[in-house]
Amino acid sequence: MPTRLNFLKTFVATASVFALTAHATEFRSSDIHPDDYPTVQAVRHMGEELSKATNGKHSIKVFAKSALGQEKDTIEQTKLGALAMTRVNVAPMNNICAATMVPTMPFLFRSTEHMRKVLDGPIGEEILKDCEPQGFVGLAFYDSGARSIYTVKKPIKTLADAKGLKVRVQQSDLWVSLLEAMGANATPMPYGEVYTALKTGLVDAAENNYPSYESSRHFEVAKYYNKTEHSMAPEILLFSKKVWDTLSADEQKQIRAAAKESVVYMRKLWDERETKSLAIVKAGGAEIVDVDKASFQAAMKPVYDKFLKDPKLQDMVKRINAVK
Ligand code: GTR
Repeated sequence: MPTRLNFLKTFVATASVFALTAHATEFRSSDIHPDDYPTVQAVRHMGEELSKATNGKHSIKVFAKSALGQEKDTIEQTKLGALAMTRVNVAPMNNICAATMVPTMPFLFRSTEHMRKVLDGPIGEEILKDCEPQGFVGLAFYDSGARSIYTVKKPIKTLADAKGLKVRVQQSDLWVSLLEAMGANATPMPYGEVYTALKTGLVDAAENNYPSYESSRHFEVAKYYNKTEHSMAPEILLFSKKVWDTLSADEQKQIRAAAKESVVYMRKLWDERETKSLAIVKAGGAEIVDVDKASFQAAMKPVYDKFLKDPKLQDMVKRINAVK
């Protein structure tokens, strides 16, 4: 029999749920990668952490597979505050916040360990901070491995083989110069168009890490994966400054903490995915080609000269080189 007291209890419980959810926010975040990709999984994980830390007040809904647009579009939406978050590569941010050019630089990081150490430390924080005046709160970097050039018709073994090759690059002036310095013709285009461009011969090649080469199925059309490993440009997780400024200091702290926590989670997934993707592409007929990396590296001076004119950025490169 429902008593008056029971009724009252139920009423109070229901009311408190409403009170809790009255100002609950589900932040929308975007990614171009499919559901099972480490970046997507990492932001979902961040959402779970945030939800726990805020007793369900805040959560994150990740829209994967370019559901909300390609990276340049989602960056724009995030700036406007129409989207709370976006996970993109640093490349499409190169023209927007200059410091993101530094970790994009060719042959900068000596190893994954070196890259992680730099990005986890004060230099990483400086780069993230540089995006704030442009309307983005940089929350974290995620791994993106090393990028290499994959070709449709013939393998590349030395710099001379890259001459005249039409290569798709990300939408960044630095990336155009980087491929031009190799003697190639760079064609900037969004990620979502690359498969067709390779298939129709609009480009002869593209470049990416193993997980993207695999998940995009680019390996089906461009079967030579030439290990140039020319850049370790990381991923970056951006929060809209417009939305950020509506949150309390405590909430901002909780979001930052959840983002940092997701980096650890992501790295584990990333390491596993690199191994798995390599096995998939090999089984699918891809040929992994050893390259004379030194010939590529020697050609990169014009890129440094052109994009790192600012002494602050030059100094950052020096400090990165000094990180042991
Ligand atoms: C991937 C990266 C994406 C995007 C893509 C591309 O490795 O995760 O954010 O930058 O490459 O080449 O456009």
